[in-house]
Amino acid sequence: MRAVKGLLQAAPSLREGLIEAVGVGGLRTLTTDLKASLAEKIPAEQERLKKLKKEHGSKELGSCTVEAAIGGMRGIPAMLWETSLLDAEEGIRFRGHSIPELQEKLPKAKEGGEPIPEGLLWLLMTGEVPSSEQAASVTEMLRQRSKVPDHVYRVLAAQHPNTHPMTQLATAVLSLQVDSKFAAAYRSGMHKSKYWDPVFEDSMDLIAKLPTIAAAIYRNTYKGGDLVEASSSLDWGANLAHMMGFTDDGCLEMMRLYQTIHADHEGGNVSAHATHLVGSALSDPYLSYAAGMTGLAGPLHGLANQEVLRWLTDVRQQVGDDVTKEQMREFVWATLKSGKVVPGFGHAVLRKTDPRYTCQAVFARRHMPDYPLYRLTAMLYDVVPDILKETGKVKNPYPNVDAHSGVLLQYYGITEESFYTVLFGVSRALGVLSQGVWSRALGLPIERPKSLTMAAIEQRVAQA
Ligand code: CMX
Repeated sequence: MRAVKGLLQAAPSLREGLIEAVGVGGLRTLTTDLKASLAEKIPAEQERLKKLKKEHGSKELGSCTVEAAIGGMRGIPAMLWETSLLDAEEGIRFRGHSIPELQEKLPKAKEGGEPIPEGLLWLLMTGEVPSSEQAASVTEMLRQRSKVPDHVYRVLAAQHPNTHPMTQLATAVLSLQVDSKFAAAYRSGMHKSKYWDPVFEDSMDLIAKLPTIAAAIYRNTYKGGDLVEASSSLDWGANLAHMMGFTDDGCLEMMRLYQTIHADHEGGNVSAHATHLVGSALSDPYLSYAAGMTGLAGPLHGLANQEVLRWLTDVRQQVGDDVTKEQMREFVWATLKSGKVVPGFGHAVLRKTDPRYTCQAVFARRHMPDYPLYRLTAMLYDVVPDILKETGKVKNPYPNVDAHSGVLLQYYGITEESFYTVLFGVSRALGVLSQGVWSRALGLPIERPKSLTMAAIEQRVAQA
C-alpha cells in the first residue's frame, strides 16, 4: 500500500485513475486510450535505456566473424527491437508472450475464437495484454481513421494491369505519404523529444487504412474493380476479409488469426529491418513501411507464401491429390536438383518448426480436417525435413509460417496466391510500426553499420 501511495505522488496518471496497481510493484493501464497508455510508459523506458547505455555501454554482446560479415550478418546481435524476440528453438514471443499464450489471453471477437489483432497492437505498443474494452477502443480508433483518400484509388487505377499486388501496395502507401503528420511536424521544426507523437499518429492512420487499400487491390486485380464497403460492426481484421468479399464466419476467424501471427518476428528479418533502417533516417512511417513491403515482396521472405501455393499446384497438376509419399519425395528432390529452394521450409534463425506454422496447422485440423490441400501440406511435413537434412547444408529443415498460410486462404475461397503476401504485409504493419514509434520515443540514432571491401577483410585477417 505504501508503494502505491508513493506512486500516487509520483505518477499523475495514477492519481487520475489512468493506471492501477497489479501484483507486487506492477502497474496496469486502465485508460482505453492507446496513446495515453503509451505516453505513460515512455519516460521510464527512456531512463532504462539511458542507464543501460551509461552503465554497460562498452560491454560486448557478441562478435562478428568473416563468415557473418559475408553471410548476411547472421547471428550478430546489433539492433534494439522491443516488440518481439525470437528464440531459435521455441520461436517468437511478442512482448514475452508465445503464440499459444496470446491465443488464450488476447481479447476475441467471439467466445472461444481467435484473438483480434487490435489486442496485439495494444500489446506491442504498450507491453501490456489489453482488456476487451482497450482492444475495442483500438478498433474504434482505427475505424475513425480508415477513410482512404480518393487520389490513392486513382493511383491504383493508373497502374499497369499486370502490376504485382505487392508493388501496388507499396505504391498506394507511398501515395498516402503526402498526408504524413511526422513529415509536416519535422518541416515545421518540432523538437526531437516529441517525434514519437506524430510518428504514432501516422502509424495509426496507416494501419487503419491498410485493410481498405489491400481489399481495393484485391477487388481491382481479381474481381473487376467492384469495391465492398467496410462493415461498421466488424473489427479491423475481419473487415479486411469482408471488404475482399468474404463473409463466412470461419474466414473472418482465420483472418483475425492470420493478421495476429504475421505481425512481428523481431528486428532482423528483411521487412522489419528495412522499415527500421529507413525510419532511422527519420523518413516517416509511410516511407519506411513501404521500404519494408518491397523487402517482404522477395521470394526468400514474404513472397514464399505465394511460392508455396504455386509449388503445391504443380504437385497436384503433375501427380494429383492422391499423391504418395514416394511421389512427393521425388517431387521435392526434383525441385532441389533444379537449383530451387523448397518454399515454406527453412529459416535464418529458427531451428525448429515455426510455432506460426503449428498454430495454423491446429486451426486447419479443427476447421478443415478433410481438405485435400491440408492433407497434402501435412504430408509435406512428413517428407521434406528428412530430405533437407540429407542435403547436409540446410540449417533448419522444418516448415516456416509460409508453408501453411496459403492452405487456409484457399479453403475459404481466397484462391489468388499472388495476393497472399499483401495479407502478410498488412499484418506486418502492426509490428514494424509499433517498433517505429518506440524507436523515435527512445531516440534511436540513424543506422550506419561498417562495411568492408574484400581487400580490407584480407588485411584484417592477415593481421589477426
Ligand atoms: N530449400 C532448399 N535449400 C534450402 C532451403 C530450402 N527450403 N533452406 C535453406 N536452403 C539452402 C540455402 O539456399 C543454402 O544453400 P547454399 O549454401 O547453396 O546457398 C543452404 O541451405 C544454407 O542455408 P541456411 O543457412 O539453412 O538458410 P539461410 O539462412 O541462408 O536462408 C531462408 C533462410 C528462409 C531464406 C531459406 O531457408 C529458404 O530459402 N527457404 C525457402 C524460402 C522460404 O520459405 N522463405 C520464407 C522464410 C520465412 C519468411 O521470411 O517469411
